[in-house]
Amino acid sequence: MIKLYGVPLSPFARKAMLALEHFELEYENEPTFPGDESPEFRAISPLGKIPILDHDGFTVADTSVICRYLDRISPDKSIYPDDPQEEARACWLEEYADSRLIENCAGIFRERLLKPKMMNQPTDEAHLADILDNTLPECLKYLESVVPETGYLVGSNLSIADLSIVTCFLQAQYGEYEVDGGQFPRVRSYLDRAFAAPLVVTRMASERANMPPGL
Ligand SMILES: N[C@@H](CCC(=O)N[C@@H](CS)C(=O)NCC(=O)O)C(=O)O
Repeated sequence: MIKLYGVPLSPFARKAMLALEHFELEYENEPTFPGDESPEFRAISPLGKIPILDHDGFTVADTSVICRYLDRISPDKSIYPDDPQEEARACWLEEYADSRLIENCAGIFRERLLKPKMMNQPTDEAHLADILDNTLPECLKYLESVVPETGYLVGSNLSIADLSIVTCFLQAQYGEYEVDGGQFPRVRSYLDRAFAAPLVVTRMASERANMPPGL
């Protein structure tokens, strides 16, 4: 049995869920918030982060490791390109998404949704403006230079790059953020394609159906 510890509104949990669903692996979600202090969770999450994968009692942390593991146990629909350079590009885009892009996309989510609607905290307007005016456009400028006009991000199949990048923009979408197609036409058209894919439509429908109260 496969169990994923995490909450669907966490972008990293979403990335792992998209991978599980891509591989058509049945799993249970064990709702667990970041920083959960229970000894059971801390024993399987040394950094206290979500998500954690449990496969028949074998546990592993970190979505890059989780996705690689899932790929190894379901080799038929690999999300790692065969070509070494394509694989390196896909893994680089994963790293870029997991570090720089998510900071920005999760920042929008936190400032526009999480803080005012769930945490009873005021939005840090200066931080939000810096993301919207400076740091996110910088990311988009870079992405515009690497996103192809058609198809997937790397090679001819869905890859870890797509799961990672799409995950970030879905997080920003919750904060009512849309990439401007006039400024960043390739990224916009890529996201339109990606958001229409059944894998993503189904994941988002499930997230929206299970939104915490107040959101
Ligand atoms: N590199 C990790 C990042 C996971 C991560 O940062 N998860 C967030 C929730 S989206 C978390 O648990 N944050 C709590 C913390 O950093 O202490 C991965 O890919 O799984």
